[in-house]
Amino acid sequence: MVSTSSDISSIKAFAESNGASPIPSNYHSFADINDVADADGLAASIPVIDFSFLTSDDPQIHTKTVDELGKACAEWGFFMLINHGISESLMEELMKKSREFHDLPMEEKKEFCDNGDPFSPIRHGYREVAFEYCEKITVIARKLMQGISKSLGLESSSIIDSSGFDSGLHFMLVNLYPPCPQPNLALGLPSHSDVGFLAFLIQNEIGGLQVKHEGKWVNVNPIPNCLVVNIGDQLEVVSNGSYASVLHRAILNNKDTRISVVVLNGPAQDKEIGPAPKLLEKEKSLFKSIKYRDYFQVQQKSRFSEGRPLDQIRNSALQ
Ligand SMILES: O=C(O)CCC(=O)C(=O)O
Repeated sequence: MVSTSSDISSIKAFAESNGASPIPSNYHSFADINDVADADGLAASIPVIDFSFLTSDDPQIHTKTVDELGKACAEWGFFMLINHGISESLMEELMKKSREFHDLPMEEKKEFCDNGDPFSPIRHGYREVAFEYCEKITVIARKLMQGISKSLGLESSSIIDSSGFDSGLHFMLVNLYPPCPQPNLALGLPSHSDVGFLAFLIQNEIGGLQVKHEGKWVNVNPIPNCLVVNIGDQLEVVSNGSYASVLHRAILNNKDTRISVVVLNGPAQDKEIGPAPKLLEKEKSLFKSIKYRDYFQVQQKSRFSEGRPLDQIRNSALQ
């Protein structure tokens, strides 16, 4: 029997009880899922940044790494971060708790459902491990933001100070992708860019993330225990387009359940975010300034639609 979308209250439950049944047609993606670049060639050239070099006391090593960071942001909007100092055991514990959460009975999970308001956080019992992990990510994000500021020719604390980063909005998303009997027909997550400055992703050992690079989808095969980092929309705005937020998506497979945990960090909600004034001494402003809270709402409404949410605050070419 072919299920219809109205029979499905949970993709996970559907996958568990329907095994190899065809997926309902409204889950079919309009995107060309097989449109992937020469997988190994480009995937192998995804930039790798060594966090211990960025924080090195040796000015030469630090400066070289700042340059590499700037290049990764400009050319890919995306990189893998190694030697970041977060222990393997903490990352494993986070994955374990994430799996446990998704395995709760639906009725119990509903207790943690949000009410449609993205500013109303969902609370769940793995608060401690999530909190510890997010705290560590924030420290790393801060250092990266300092390096990124420098790579743009700004003071290292410039973006952090002007955006209220230290009281900024941080999110954690926990995605579960059950096996899909027809992975060539549906996407786990359609193409989108992220809000905020930087997004940090870890996953269980199952691949599925793809990034768009020079018009092609590239498979990401993360180095074990690295943090996969991508640039979000507010960094594109602050850098006046020099560091573009990268489109990415998640594909499915028909064998294994994939889990990914994403931490997004960004400006304080009430801060107006626009291109850094120093950059506008030499460049035309590509974006209008907008309060982060307001941009966040724009992005939530149009995250997966045609066009990019950023287009809504882009200054027209004629201005
Ligand atoms: O699971 C992934 O690989 C992508 C997750 C993602 O992009 C998101 O949660 O916004």
